[in-house]
Parts: sequence; structure tokens; C-alpha cells
Amino acid sequence: MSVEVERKFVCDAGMWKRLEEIGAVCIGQREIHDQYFDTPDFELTLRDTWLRKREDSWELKCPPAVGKTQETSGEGLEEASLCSRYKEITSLPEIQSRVKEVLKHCAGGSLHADPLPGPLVTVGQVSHEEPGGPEGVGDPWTGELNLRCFAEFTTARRSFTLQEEGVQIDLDQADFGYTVGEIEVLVQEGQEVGSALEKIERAARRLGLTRNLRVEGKMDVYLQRFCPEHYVKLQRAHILG
Ligand code: V4E
Repeated sequence: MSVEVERKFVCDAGMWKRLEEIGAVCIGQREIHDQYFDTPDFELTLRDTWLRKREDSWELKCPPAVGKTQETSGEGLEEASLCSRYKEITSLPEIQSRVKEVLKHCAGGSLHADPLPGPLVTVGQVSHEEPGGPEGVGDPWTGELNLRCFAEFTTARRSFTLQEEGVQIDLDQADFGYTVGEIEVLVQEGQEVGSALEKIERAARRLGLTRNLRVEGKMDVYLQRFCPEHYVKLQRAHILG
């Protein structure tokens, strides 16, 4: 299982030129359609657990288990605070078991609740006619767990690599009008993240990212626009913002 260590950055008009100047190689471009799922009470995201269907594949991002991904202490603290770390799970049985585990511990007990009957529910930009129905919804298993799509957008992504650093750099343009860059390194769970943080810091310096600002991700901006009440709850829980 891998842990994604990632730093977001503001992607200004000069970024393409800078990528070229430092020898980054474009490794492709594609459109990514993402649908994010949660219970009506947002029990997953309030536990920093992000379930999405990307094209036809399910993915889960959640905090790495304490002690499973080692942090290096002391050095690079500033960089460390700008970088997020999330475990990425792509095996559907593992995703289902992790989601059930999280829901089991929720006060609302969504796992045992009956799926809601099907009047139109609108969250953010997404309208569903009924759980498990044709549009913006998941598969039978998500309906059984009362999970609904709360965010849906398409991103045009250009990916680059800085081979000597072993980092990938993505420039993302989301269809709701937000552009962001990210520098990312994957590490195996259990390995220390210190060298990943160093690689990210070197790449950031080479890209001229000298201002150590926390930059909003696509989900921050999407939720502020389309689910502001939920965004505030995530801010209060120190999960976003
Ligand atoms: C919002 C969120 C998650 C959902 C995925 O977010 P992100 O990694 O920004 O999406 P994307 O499209 O770049 O995914 P990729 O293609 O890299 O897999 S996962 C965790 N969060 C919360 C979160 C946070 N607390 N802080 C930061 C900087 N980012 C995300």
C-alpha cells in the first residue's frame, strides 16, 4: 500500500516555462472525472476519509495509520507542514472494509440505517433521483451503505516528471474554474517520509516556489462554492482550510 506525499502550489502563467527550464518532462495529459461519496451526514469526510470513483475505479484516501509511515523529526519542518500525506487504497474489498469500519464507529450509525428512499436530493452541483439510480451515484454497494455523491467535477491534468528528483508534478484545471499544481511522491507504507519531503522541497525550490503558503486544493474550492456549510464543518475539524 502506498502513501502519497504531496504539496500543492499556485500555478501561475509562468509555470510552463519554468517546468521547461528546469528540464521537467511532460508525461501526458488527460481528463479525469471524479465523483466523491459520503453519507448524508458526511461521516467519512469528517474523519478525513475520501471515497471517490475516478472514471470506473474506486479509490480511498485516508490518513496513514499512526506509526506506519515514519516521520523524520527536526529537519524540514516547514516543508512538512505544507505537505499532506494520505494512504491510497485501490482494492475494492479493502475500500469496502475500511469504509464499513469508519461508519461503524460513527454516532449516526449509517451502516445500519436504511438507505433513504428516493426523492431528489441535491448536494453541491450534484442531483440524484434516487440512491443507486443512473446519474451521479455509485454502485449497489454504495447505496447499501447510504453513500451518495456529494461532489463531481472533471479535471484537465498535465503531468510532468523531474526524473532526477523522482517527483511527479501535475497541473490541474478543474471544470468549475480553479487551477492548481501539485508536486507528489509516493512512498511505501512503513517507509519514512523524510526523503520524500526533501525531494518535494528541492523540486519546489527549482520551480521558484519560495513563498511557503498553504494552497487550497480542488476540494477546498469546490466545497466553499457548492457545500459551504460542510466546508465550515471540515475547517472546524481541522481537515480542510
Ligand atoms: C480533499 C482531500 C482529498 C481528496 C483528494 O484531494 P486531492 O489530492 O487534492 O485531489 P487530486 O485530484 O489531486 O488527487 P490525486 O490525483 O492526486 O490522487 S484526500 C485528502 N483531502 C484533504 C486534503 C487536505 N487536508 N490537505 C490537502 C493539502 N489536500 C487535501
